[in-house]
Amino acid sequence: MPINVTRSSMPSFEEYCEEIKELWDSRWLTNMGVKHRTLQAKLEEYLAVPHVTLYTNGHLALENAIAAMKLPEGGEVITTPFTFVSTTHAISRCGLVPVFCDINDVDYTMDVNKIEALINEKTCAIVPVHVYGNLCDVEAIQEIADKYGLKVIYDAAHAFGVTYKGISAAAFGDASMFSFHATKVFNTIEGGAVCYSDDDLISVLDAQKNFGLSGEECKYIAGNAKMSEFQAAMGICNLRHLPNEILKRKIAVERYRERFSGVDGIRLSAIQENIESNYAYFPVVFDGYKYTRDEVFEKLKAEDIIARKYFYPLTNGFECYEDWDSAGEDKTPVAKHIAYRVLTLPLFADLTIEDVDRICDIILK
Ligand code: T4K
Repeated sequence: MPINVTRSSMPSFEEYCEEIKELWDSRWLTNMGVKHRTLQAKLEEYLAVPHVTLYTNGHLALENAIAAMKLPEGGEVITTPFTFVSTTHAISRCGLVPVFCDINDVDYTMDVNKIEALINEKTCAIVPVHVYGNLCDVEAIQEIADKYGLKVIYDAAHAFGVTYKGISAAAFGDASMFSFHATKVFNTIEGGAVCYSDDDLISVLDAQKNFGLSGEECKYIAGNAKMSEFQAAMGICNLRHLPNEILKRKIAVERYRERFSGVDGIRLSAIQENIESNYAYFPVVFDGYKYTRDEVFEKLKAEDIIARKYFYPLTNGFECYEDWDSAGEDKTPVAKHIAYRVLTLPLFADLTIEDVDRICDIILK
C-alpha cells in the first residue's frame, strides 16, 4: 500500500451503519433531514459560533458565502494565490475580480502589510486563506476591513477545530468556510459549512443552497448545494472521534519537527503563538537543501510515498487567469518562492511513528 499525503478518517463500519439505519425506515435521504439538523446543531456547539449552514462541499459553501455578501458585480476582492484553486474560482464565479496579495514566509498566510496597497475604489472584500490550518493575522485583517468598509470571508477549509486565544477560527470575519472533504481533519465524505453570526444571513444562505427557494417564494437565482443525510451521518460519527484524530496527528507532527529541527536547508512552518492547531498539513520548504523539492518528491515516490506539492502552481499562474490584470506568479514573489520549494508530507491519524521515521530517513539520508 502506498503512503499518500493523507488518508480519510472513518468510523467503524458498524458505527456508520447504526447511524444511517433510521434512513432506511424514514426514506428521508436529503433536503435538511434529521441527520442534517443534528450535525448542524453539533457543529454550532463544537465551533462555538451562532450559525452554521451545511453544504454538499466546501467549494459551494465558499461561493454561497461570497454571493450572500451582495458585493457589486465586477468588484475587486483581495485574496491569496497560495491556495487550492477553489478559492480563486469561487471569487471569479461570483462575478468578482480576484486581486492577488503576496503571503508572508513565516506561516504562508496573506501578508497583512501588503493589503492596503491593493485597495482602490473597486475593492469590496478580502478573502484570506488559513492555509494548512495556520491562522491569518485576523486582528490586522479586521482592522483594515473596518477602515475601508470591506467584507471579510475566510477560506477556513483547512482550519476546522483551530482556535486563536481560545476563540474558534469560525468566529472571525463576516463568514468562514470549512471544507469537510474526505481529505480533511474532519470529513463528511464531501461537505462543507459556512459559519457566521449575522442572523440576517440565515434565510439568505438557506435559500441559496436550495435553488433560491423559501417556502413557495423564489427570491434568488441559485443552484443546489445541500448536504445529504448520508454525508451528515458520516459527520456525526467522525465528530465523536475528532479529539483522538487531532491528538494522533499532533504526535506525528511532533516527530517530524524533532527529526527536521536544525537541518540546513529545511524550513518548517512557524509554530503560531496563541494558536491551538488541528495539525491539518505538514509543509516542508526545501530552500538550499542538498536536494531540490522535486528531487525529494521523486525519491519519496520511488519508495511509494506520495507527498504533494500543495500549493504549486500558484492560482495566479493558471492559464484560466492569465488575462486578469493582477495575474502572474512574479507579482507575488514570496508565494512563488515557497510554491516552488514546498512539499506537504504524509499526515493522517493512522500514520505511525515508524512511517514518519521512514519518511524522514529517506529525506535526511
Ligand atoms: N479551499 C481550500 C484552501 C481547499 O484546500 C479546498 C479543498 C477547498 C477550498 C474546496 O473544498 P472542497 O470543495 O474540496 O470541500 C484535495 C481535495 O479534493 C480538496 O478537498 C482539497 N482542498 C485539496 C487541497 O486536496 P486533490 O486533487 O489533491 O485530491 P486527491 O484526490 O489527489 O487526494 C489526495 C490524497 O488524499 C490521495 O492521494 C489519497 C487521499 N484520499 C483521497 C480521497 C479522494 C483519501 O484518503 N480518501 C479519498 O476519498 O484535492
